[in-house]
Amino acid sequence: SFDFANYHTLEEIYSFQDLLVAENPNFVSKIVIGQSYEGRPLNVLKFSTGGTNRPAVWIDTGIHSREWVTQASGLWFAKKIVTDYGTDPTLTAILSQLDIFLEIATNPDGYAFTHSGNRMWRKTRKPNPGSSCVGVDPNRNWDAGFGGPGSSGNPCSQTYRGPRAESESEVNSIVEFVKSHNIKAFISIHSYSQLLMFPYGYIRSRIKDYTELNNLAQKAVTDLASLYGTSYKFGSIINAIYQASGGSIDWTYSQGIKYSYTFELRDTGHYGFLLPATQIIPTAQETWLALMTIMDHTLKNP
Ligand code: 0X9
Ligand code: ZN
Repeated sequence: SFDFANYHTLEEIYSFQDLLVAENPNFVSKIVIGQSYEGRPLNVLKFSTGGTNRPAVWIDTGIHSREWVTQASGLWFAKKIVTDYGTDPTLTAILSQLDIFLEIATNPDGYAFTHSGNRMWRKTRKPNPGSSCVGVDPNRNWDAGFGGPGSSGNPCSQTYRGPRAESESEVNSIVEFVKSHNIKAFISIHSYSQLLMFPYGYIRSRIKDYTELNNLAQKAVTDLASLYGTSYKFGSIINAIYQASGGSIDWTYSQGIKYSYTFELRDTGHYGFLLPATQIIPTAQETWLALMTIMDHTLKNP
């Protein structure tokens, strides 16, 4: 059976997704929301117990391809949802009202390249006209403060924003999906730094829901730490990490998705992006507790 305690290739992630759908046809489906620059499918798993266009929670992992513990955790979350539905009362209650959408390989071209070319690849793999440098930072390419501080206009930068907002298919496909669905919570998962953050990243102003999101973040990181004692900081992006313009959750928040959060998973820099595989399952387990806290709050505050 599938080995959640190791890292996997993109092909293995795609096979896992198809098997999960085949084994749970009344609960799990696969939606292809678009194609990557290199033509790979952008797959989203939908976990749903019925209804049509139900309010939903979105979770993405791997938008930065080198952040391998995030895709590995996404695989574990998918299995956890299938295993716990019908036995865990909190998850069962969540899924009685809400759908869950999970995009595990959000930047598949980048992820394939971390296996074939450069383990530290972060960006997309679209060539930049007039430059020998490849790729756009898919977390600077959203239409929220696009082009502002904390993003670069240089195609050779790791934070190159791209020629225009949503120039990347990997971003635009999510934008179109979000606009045509009823998303109540949008959670984007990165590594590393052990942070739970909410908008804004592009300006210093406090969001109008600051108190609610700050309190919920505090509860979520307390629940996360209850398992292995892993310590997370929390706050707005600009305060907790640095100014970043054109990020995903600033855009989703601007679309009225109140529960817009982004995680930076383990660790705090000792291994960084090269987190040993022995830490995948503990990382996924503790993160799941925080995700459940956010999803349960979303359920109870419609
Ligand atoms: O720089 C980033 O995109 C994120 N850090 S990472 O090391 N994973 O690259 C933090 C960005 C904060 N999130 C948003 N601006 N949405
Ligand atoms: Zn990242």
